[in-house]
Amino acid sequence: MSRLSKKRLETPVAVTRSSLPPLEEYVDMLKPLWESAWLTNMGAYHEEFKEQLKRYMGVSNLELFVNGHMALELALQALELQGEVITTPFTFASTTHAIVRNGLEPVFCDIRSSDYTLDAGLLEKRITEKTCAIVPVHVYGNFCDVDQIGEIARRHGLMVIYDAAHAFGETLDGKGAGEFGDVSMFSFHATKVFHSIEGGAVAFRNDKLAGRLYELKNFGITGYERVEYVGANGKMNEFQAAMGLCNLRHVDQEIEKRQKLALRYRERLSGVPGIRLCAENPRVRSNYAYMPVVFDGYKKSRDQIFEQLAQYNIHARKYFYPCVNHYDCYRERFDERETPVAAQVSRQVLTLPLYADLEPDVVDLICDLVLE
Ligand code: T4K
Repeated sequence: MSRLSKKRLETPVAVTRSSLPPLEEYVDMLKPLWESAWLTNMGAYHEEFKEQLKRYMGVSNLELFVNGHMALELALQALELQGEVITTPFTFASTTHAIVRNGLEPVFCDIRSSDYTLDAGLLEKRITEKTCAIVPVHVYGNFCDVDQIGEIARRHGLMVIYDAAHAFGETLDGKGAGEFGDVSMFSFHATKVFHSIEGGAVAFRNDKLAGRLYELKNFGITGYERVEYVGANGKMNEFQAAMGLCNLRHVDQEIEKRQKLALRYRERLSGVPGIRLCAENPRVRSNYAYMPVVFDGYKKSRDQIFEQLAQYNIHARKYFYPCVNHYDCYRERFDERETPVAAQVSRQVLTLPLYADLEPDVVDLICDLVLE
């Protein structure tokens, strides 16, 4: 039971709140930028951030981007894919948009009800002679079945590009999230466990991709007087890299704080009939990115709980509702009924507030309201 009385909170509580380093730390980082006046286009902080991230993530190849979406979109372009790409509809708009904006055809595969990642058992049914790649999502930071997906991809000669937007800092059997598949994309958006205001990165296996990714994020320019590719502007600037460098110093404590709060939620909400929490994977070191709760046959519906929390000034989010294959822009092309588990979970799931500085009493209040 929360020590807070059950009345509307004065200050709104959102699903997340950006973590920030002490202001002086960031201001100190800005001084050299004023001296050099070098603000973007792969400056000193950009390079330092890249090197520190490689060490933290345990990967040997990494490229930085202005945001996670451009990272994914340009990574798909760099791989020169053509045809169909199997992916999940239970994700943020970015995953599918990146596929479609590359002229590729998304083919939706349903998800597992245990952790909402792509159901690898259904994957082969979706493979055709046009399939070139699989884009699974480590949704909420839940690891996909990387073993089975990797095995199927190898057998069919397909590329695997993980949308690891939610999985920064996570490991599976001690291996960093960036070490699986051919490519993994990470988001460093302000709403993420670790951020550089906006930002993103691509970790990749094939060394040869490095040059192409670098060129594509810089308009496809390959020399002073040469433009070989139709690239974009996907460059991370120095202010973003400086924020990333500051936040990297604190990210482990951030994750620890989140862990305590997530455990508090789990203690209160697990085992309650009609409430389903994500299955925990003992092989995974989690980053506690999100706190998704599925209301399946509970006395109150997801939407009722969403409204009830809002009355108390607590703003949970329906990540990810609707499913991508039910978006207005895709509805004519796809049928949500082809992915029934995703369709159902998206109508039942609510992501509850979770961020490092969230007060434990607010977690208790949220649980009281859900359970009353
Ligand atoms: N793949 C997946 C699976 C993703 O989830 C995402 C992004 C991507 C790819 C693409 O990565 P990026 O290109 O974004 O790097 C948010 C984020 O904008 C988005 O990054 C994220 N996924 C998605 C799940 O959530 P919104 O529209 O729900 O955010 P918004 O503005 O409503 O913010 C949510 C709450 O966060 C606010 O109520 C308060 C807090 N907040 C927000 C901002 C912007 C802060 O505390 N500080 C802030 O600066 O999309």
